[in-house]
Amino acid sequence: MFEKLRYLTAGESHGQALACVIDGIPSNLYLSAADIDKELSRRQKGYGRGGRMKIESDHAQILSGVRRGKTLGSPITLLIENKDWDNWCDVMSAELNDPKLKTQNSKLKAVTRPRPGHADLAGAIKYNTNDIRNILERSSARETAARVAAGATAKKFLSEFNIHVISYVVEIGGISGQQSAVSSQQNEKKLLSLFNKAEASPVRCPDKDIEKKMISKINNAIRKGDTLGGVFEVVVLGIPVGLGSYSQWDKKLDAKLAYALMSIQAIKGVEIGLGFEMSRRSGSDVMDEIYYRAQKRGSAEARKSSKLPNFRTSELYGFYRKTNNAGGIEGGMSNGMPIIIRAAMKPIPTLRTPLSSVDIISKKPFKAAYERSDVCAVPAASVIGEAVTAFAIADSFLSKFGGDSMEEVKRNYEGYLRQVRNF
Ligand code: EPS
Repeated sequence: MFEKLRYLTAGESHGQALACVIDGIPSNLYLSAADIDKELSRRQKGYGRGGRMKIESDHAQILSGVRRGKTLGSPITLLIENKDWDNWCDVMSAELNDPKLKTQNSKLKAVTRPRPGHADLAGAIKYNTNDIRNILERSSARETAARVAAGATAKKFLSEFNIHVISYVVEIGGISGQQSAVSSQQNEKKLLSLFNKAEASPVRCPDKDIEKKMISKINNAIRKGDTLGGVFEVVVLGIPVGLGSYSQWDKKLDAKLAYALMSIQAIKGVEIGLGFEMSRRSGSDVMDEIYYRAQKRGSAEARKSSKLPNFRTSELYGFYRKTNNAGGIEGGMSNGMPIIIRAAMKPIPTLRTPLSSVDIISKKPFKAAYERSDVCAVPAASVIGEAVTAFAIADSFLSKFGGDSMEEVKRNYEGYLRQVRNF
């Protein structure tokens, strides 16, 4: 499914650090720890986060693959230390019975109460352990810091081609109303403005009135000891026509994006463009009709005179659409319009309201309730959505224009754009 670019993450939530190895980024891309830290800090924000975010201030150390500010074309290793490790180094030690440890192995207190909605019970049975800590440490969404770090490298790569991945929150706990990028009046300028407003919002919602209602809903959940989910929208601007393919199931761009988004902790649904709504309407109502304009507005001259980057690459070749219900993907390929993806996050399963569960040792029922937890992490999930989307797009881009160095990829891309312009 991912052909040219891959990454693996490692690390436990309260372990020493998170790590990420990224393979396939070409040589000669400028990349700094600051590029990655900027994204890490965006992920840490958001109204409704719990106490842990006050402890962490994520920073990526680049351990390999970059020299003097430029990638080498070799695997990039990133390390993000967990500040909370100081409070957990005893419990999470890798040593069996180090005399320096405060709690000897035999005295460690096991977690035996599975939280409904978490990986706890299925994980304990599958990995054959009586201590659910062995499961919850890795299934925790702390891992998404490493994914955002991987996504930051993909974003840096894409920015060299004027491709940008943005996102905002459209729904929290049933409070909706934020306009989607699918609505026909949303051009690139408006989308960028939505994004800039979202960046300044504690819930990443561009609309101030809806933001207020979302915050009050979160406050209500905090009071009640409950949690909330929501929906965020990711938009890719500046995408060329022809990424992905209809020719094989695992090359379809929409399939790749859905895979990437669904792999984020707590995501339960993904839509492209109008998504499920399309199934409720008739064909004549949803297809994005095709028009042609001889004047090539995407020409170098037009680009120079415009203050905005040339996002609407579909105009490079004269063909254009007035609507984008398809969300920029037809037949598993990008069609040059912005790509629009929405993902639904379930409410966080760790909550203060007691829920029925059963102890895995005594097999006795108990009421699960926890002290420290996020109440709403949808704004953070939105940033994580950008990261995994950027990675999937970068992989498709490299599959089509692949090369070992940035210079080679750029030559290949420019050659293709010439072909498209002359179509
Ligand atoms: C998480 C539980 C909380 C969250 C954590 C995800 O951590 P803790 O158990 O330490 O309070 O804060 O998210 C992060 C640490 C993060 O960086 O996003 C969970 O169980 O998934």
